[in-house]
Amino acid sequence: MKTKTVHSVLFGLAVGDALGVPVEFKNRSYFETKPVSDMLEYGTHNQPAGTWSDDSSLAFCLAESLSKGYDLEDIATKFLQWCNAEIWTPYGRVFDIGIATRQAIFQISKGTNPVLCGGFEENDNGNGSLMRILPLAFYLQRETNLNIIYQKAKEVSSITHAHFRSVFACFIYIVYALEILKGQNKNKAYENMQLKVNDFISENDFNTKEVQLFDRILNNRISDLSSDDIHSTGYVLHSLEASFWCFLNSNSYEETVLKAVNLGSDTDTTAAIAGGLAGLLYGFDAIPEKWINQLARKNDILELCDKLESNLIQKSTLIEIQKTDITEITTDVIVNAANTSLLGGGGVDGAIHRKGGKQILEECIAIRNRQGGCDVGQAVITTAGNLPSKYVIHTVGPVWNGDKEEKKKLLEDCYKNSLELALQHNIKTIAFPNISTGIYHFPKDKAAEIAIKTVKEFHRKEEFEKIIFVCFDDENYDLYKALLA
Ligand code: AR6
Repeated sequence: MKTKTVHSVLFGLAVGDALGVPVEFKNRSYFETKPVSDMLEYGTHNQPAGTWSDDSSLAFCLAESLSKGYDLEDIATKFLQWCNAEIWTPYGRVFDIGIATRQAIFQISKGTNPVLCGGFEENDNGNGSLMRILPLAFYLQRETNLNIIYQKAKEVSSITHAHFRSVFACFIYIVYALEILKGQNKNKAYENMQLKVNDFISENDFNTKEVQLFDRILNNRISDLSSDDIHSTGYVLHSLEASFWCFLNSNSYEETVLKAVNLGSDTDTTAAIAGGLAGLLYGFDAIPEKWINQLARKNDILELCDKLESNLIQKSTLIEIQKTDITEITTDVIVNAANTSLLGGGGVDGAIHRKGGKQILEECIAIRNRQGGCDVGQAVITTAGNLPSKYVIHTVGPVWNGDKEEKKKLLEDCYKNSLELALQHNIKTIAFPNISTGIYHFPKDKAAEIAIKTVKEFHRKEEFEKIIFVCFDDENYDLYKALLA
């Protein structure tokens, strides 16, 4: 991977945005006599030159959140903070916000689950999630499973835009960006994106009418159309088409973003969406320096890029929290909080055996026959039956009966031995439940500290790509969130 890729994308997006801000809403004919060729000032929103809009603000919020790992609630909270002008405004004030985004942020402020905040209706398909989704590509850069890429694009889009059309536009855009991130040229990346997305469509039961709306992108070369056939309004499909059209028909960063602005209408967003891709392809040094220097809060953006780059790209292991049912997780292995009999039980153990099916129990019985169960602090491995992961590691946590060092050491052993066993099976991604904190009554705060410390200090941690702490209840989720902040 090229260095400064995060800088290329975030600055590529923000510079495109800022070029479009002064002329937003002007129709195309305006640009025939007055084409934009440089950063302007004032105009539509009466802002100084270099002012970026909600597109960049929300993309920065997403980037900042992802720099600590993937946490939907945290992303949503950052959107709310932006709307309250607490973070990521260019000059301390929100001067532009989409209707759907405003409504969704109101839901966030009421504590609604983030994936239920965005509008689901057909007329909720403005470009408000597409314009800010690109930083997600960094989080997904090692991901090859399209189901996971789709799922993540869906979740992050749904915070403000939950209709299929918005979600699918984000998905296509991310798949394309991931191809460019791999080093493909823009045309090959486009072909690969088409193949992958069309395969994905054939494997899923999507609404055919909805999918057909993407025909010009997925089954034709959008770049072959004339500019008269390209619309550049705030409708998500138009924005996706227009930004791909500009990107594919240009040969430099500058050409891409100016083409996008001069299409008119939603100038800042078309240029932000196209500009992110152009930054990614042509690199940070290809973005004109004078434009970078004009950007509001340039140094803060640089700092954000450094943070995301060092946390997401240079570090080999991502440690993250997810608030979900561990049986839904698609890591290579999920860990089970089992008992010494290995024959199943309640809590997470019960859920895993129920959903995984009898194959897991049969393998546990075979292990029992061989070695007579599993001691506290030790771990054994089986395949995962009907679960989406490949393996299950069964470890036995200690039962809490007073503050004893021995119990803490045994809980530590559960995490260490599970990680060791995972490495013996060449496992790269692993998800842990909050072992011992249910039926075994280990105090949740103490257990969380031990879990995080043990994983962070594990001597071969870098050999994992991702380690997830799955928190089922709010108390554990809040504890982990605070400890990992
Ligand atoms: N996904 C993720 N976490 C879960 C799930 C789930 N589906 N269900 C519960 N949790 P527990 P322990 C959380 O009781 O304390 C069994 O009977 C739950 O909220 O499952 O180690 C075994 O057979 C809690 O935070 O495990 C043993 O006899 C955490 O998982 C005994 O329970 C652990 O709760 C083990 O007790």
